[in-house]
Amino acid sequence: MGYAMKSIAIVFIGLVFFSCKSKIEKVKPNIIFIMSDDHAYQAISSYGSQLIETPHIDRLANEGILFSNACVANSICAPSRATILTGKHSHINGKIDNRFPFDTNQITFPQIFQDNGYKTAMFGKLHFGNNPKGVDEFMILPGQGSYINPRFITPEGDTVINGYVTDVITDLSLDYLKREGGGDEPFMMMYLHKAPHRPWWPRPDKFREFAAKTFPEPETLFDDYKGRGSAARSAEMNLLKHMMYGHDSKIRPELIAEMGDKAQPIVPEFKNSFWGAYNRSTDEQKAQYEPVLDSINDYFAAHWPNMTDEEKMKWKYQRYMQDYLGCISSIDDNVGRLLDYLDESGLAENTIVIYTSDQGFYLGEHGWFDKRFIYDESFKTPLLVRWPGVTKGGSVENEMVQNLDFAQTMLEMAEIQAPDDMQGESLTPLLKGDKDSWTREAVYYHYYEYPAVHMVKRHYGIVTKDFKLAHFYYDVDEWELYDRLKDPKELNNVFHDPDYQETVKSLKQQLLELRVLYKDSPELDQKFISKYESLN
Ligand code: SGN
Ligand code: CA
Repeated sequence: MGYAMKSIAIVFIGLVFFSCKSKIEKVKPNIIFIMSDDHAYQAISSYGSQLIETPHIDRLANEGILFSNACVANSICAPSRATILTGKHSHINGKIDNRFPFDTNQITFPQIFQDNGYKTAMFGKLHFGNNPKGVDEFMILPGQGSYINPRFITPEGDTVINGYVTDVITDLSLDYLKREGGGDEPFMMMYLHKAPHRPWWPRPDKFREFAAKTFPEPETLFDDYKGRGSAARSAEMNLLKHMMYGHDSKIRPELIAEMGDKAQPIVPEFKNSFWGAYNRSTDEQKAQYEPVLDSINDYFAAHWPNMTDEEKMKWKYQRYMQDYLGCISSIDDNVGRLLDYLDESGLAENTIVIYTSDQGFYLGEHGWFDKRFIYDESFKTPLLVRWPGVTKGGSVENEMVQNLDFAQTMLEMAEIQAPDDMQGESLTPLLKGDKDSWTREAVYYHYYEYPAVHMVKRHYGIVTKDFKLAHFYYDVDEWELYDRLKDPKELNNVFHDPDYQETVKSLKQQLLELRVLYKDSPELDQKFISKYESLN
């Protein structure tokens, strides 16, 4: 063979090799991890919502799988995110509450994706106080971020983007997909909504639309907490007593002043920060909100002096749902925009889409808003997964799965070895419809942030499909047991009921074993208490 022929042959072999290699890489699926902040499963129609239709999120259920028993390991924002990123419980990754800083020496799953040839990106809310590792590009909100004209932290410095936060985070994510989605390497993108976090500010058009709606009340709106322990009675998340007329229900400062003591609760920090998000609006944006704000305030001004506590509770519930669900509606529209783009671009075929929330939320059940408790509304979280060609559309799975499992699941989907010290289990057998290899019977839960906003006491517990056993500690020593099948609303603590003593004994033993398995202990509880107290 002459020199020229030899060169051609080498180039040809090289090309064949290169295209095979890129084919191998191409086979790896792209992953889009969508997470909202405080999205209750009760506000997703595929979960049977009585409150709202979410047709776009529902597509993921129809074309994938819905987990009806997905839960978190610690029902609060930053700890949930730390568990998701590290695949470890709070007491191991160290991010036990919103106050402690995240230890950036922890290995997070995006770093592992990045090390294994994936392009990685993160857009939206992280809430760590430090920047993410393992992402090629990011634009994240500082702390909780703002609904209107949000500021973003980027590797190149801060920038403000005008618009409504849910739309803006979607624009950033779509822009990334357009730039990076078509290349040879697969991508893993985290698309993280700020909504529907308190204080709830919908986009002006949704504000108008939802303020005109009336929603069905939950059966337990007027819960008196009899039959529960002292933690439920002392928590500060009751709509009547703790939801604020200004900050939450959007009553103007002048009217609050007129109400005087009757506008309780008002905490000093909120007296000066009415409608923080709204104050970021331009005059043009304000003009869109004003007519609705006027009609809310006019109605309340005319009625409040004669309203009973029961009527105030009902009014606050409606105001809450109008704003919360208005925020959800924008999330659903934007998930729709993203799914449409995946279809149009052809990316849908090889892209896994996951939808979840950092925890559940109370939508008036037990008279509450917020989260934190091991009780179902805050313990459970939505989880929908569309894995093209693998997961059968319309599947529903009721096994106990947890946010602890997400990192290992995504790594296994991408055929990347997960580190041995991650504490979850890959959900891929369930996603493939292979239930036989799934053996988990119980999950472990531990909440720490107390004393703090909403005053939910420290507790840990075990949850099986049938029962929930929790130990509240620190300033109390109380146990609660709920029969999940007979008492799904968790109204009766049967811990002291003679009929349940065998169950108590066996669950206490299983809880002890779980504490050992996950390396939690009374010594660690004490260590975190000391650390927490030293911060105050
Ligand atoms: C803020 C909220 C609380 C909420 C925490 C934690 N108040 O303090 O209601 O429980 O965040 O939420 S508000 O000023 O935003 O109205 S978390 O999702 O970040 O854990
Ligand atoms: Ca949250």
